[in-house]
Amino acid sequence: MSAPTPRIVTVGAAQMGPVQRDHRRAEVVERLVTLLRQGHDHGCDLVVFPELALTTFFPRWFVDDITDADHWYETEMPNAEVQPLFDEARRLGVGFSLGYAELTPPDADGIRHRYNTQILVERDGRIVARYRKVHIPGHEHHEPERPFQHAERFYFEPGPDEPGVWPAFGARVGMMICNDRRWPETYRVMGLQGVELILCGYNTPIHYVPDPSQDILQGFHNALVMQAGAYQNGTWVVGVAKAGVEEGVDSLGQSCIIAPSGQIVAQAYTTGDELVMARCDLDWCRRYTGTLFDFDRYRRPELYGRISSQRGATPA
Ligand code: CDT
Repeated sequence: MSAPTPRIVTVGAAQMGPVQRDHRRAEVVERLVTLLRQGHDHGCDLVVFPELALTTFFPRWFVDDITDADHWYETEMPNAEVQPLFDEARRLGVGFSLGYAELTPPDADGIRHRYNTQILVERDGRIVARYRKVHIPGHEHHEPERPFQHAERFYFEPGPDEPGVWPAFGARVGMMICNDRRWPETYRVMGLQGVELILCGYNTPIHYVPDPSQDILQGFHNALVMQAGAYQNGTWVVGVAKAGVEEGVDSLGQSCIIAPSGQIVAQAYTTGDELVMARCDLDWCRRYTGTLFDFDRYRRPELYGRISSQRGATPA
């Protein structure tokens, strides 16, 4: 009997260097198209771009009236400026995942929502999944004493849906965005949906204003959380940075692709536009989800009630 055909998805982590405030969407999309073409030349099925890939990381500035920031958000996707990326994806037969700021049309109550969003686009150029960041870090009010703001909680409301998993690229694909990667719950919710490949974009300033002792640990913490999440849920994880010095703020690179073993199998070595790639064998997930992390056999959900019923720590 012949061995079953391996299920391989070749994935490119398309790290971006900085996007400055005055960079136009069209210029940025050209950079994304260049990275997509590199992915195609290297046999990628899927190229993953960072969080808020189309603009500078604008939550580093505060505005009194949020509508003054509307120009940082996309009101439809695709739109005319991003369309060339969709067209090239379809032409090349290479899918992609893209993070951007989303401003929705008015809902039934007339409210427009602001989300930190990531989409998954199949090789035919169709959007097949949309995820809205759940763990929104930083602060909601102006903190003028900071060297730069991290006002994500002013600019975005938390996504209303659990981190989802979608069938795409012959795999079960999940998405998370930046700060989501630091929370084990994010991975587990996807692990419980049988995730095989998690895509994550990030913008991580090196300087952590509330506790600068963490600055030199940014790279360590980035790898720590994603390697642990991959291993403990038996899944591939692709972490992709917008890196380098953006508007004076230095941000972490070290984009990487992590196997279900927890091993980093590819990692960026610059802080600029750089594609790293890996052939992700989806059947490798079973080596972990079918053994040590056989959830059905070993988990004790009857003892984990606190995880979903309680928010803050209650000292015992
Ligand atoms: N973009 C994003 O979520 N960045 C956060 C920085 C946290 S500091 C407020 C991160 O977790 O990398």
